Amino acid sequence: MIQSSSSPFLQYAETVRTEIDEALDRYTLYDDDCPSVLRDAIRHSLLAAGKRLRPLLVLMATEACGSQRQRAMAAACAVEMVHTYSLIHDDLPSMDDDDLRRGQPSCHVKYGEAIAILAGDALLAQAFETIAAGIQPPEVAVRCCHELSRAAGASAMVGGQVDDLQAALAAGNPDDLERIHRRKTGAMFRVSLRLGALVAEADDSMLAALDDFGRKLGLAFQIIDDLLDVRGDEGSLGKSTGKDAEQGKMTFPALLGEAESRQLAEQLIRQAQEALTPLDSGATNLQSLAWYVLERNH
Ligand code: GRG
Repeated sequence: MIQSSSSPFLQYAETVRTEIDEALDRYTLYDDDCPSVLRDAIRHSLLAAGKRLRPLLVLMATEACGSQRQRAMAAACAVEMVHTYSLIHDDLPSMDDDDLRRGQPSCHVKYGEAIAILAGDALLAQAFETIAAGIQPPEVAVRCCHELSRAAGASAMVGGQVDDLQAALAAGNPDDLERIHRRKTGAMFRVSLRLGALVAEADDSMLAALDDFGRKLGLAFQIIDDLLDVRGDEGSLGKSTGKDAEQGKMTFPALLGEAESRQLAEQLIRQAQEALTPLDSGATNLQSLAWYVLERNH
């Protein structure tokens, strides 16, 4: 049975989200050598109303492994920086060409393409600076940088994006689509959980349980994302809908139909929740977050 989220969980998630937003604000004040237009463009995209799912996963994983979430805040913010860079670049006219993001004009619409590309570049670089300077001990910081760079790189997020850009609906099948999303979306979910566990210096069994949870959650998240593009409300989502069908993209609803896609997402969330069994009651908040991913409307 799928465990649902509860209002104490939502209050807790709101508290943690506020902590994340405050830290992101502090990380992007910059000195006078940062041009003000670059600072404004970065802050426009990074501090906008994102759900902060990935940093929440980092911090909840740290707590699930018995450590204090503040120890992992730099890693949580780094993951959000990489994620926001990917959104800024994904919205560019040469990629998904989206004018709306997080309920406001996309970065290139407000600041122009050149500044948007550079804002993304700066965020990607800053993610690794943030971990290197903010995670202790240094061996754990190195491992976090290593894992995050792999998850964001050519064989994961960027590689998945390339295959997604080239994917043709007519030629595709669910295995191809899963392979794309395992890299494009899933790798960042997985690494978020892994960084949380690494900061807590968790043992291998905890790391493996969180990794398995991340794989299943990431795929379920993408299926729900595809369903929201078909049925979701632009106002709640803060981004355009109907774009996948318009662009003839290979998606789960296009390949499997909406009902089967929903069933698959539910099955994955159930399996994700089961994967947390070794963590026992320490993982209650992650269980609730999984339910939220299934039920979300934005
Ligand atoms: C451009 C290098 C590069 C990579 C892009 C992640 C990605 C790859 C593109 C994002 C575009 C997109 C709509 C992907 C599908 C799922 C996804 C990652 C949605 C956005 O994540 P949310 O819903 O966004 O967590 P918020 O704004 O809440 O953080």
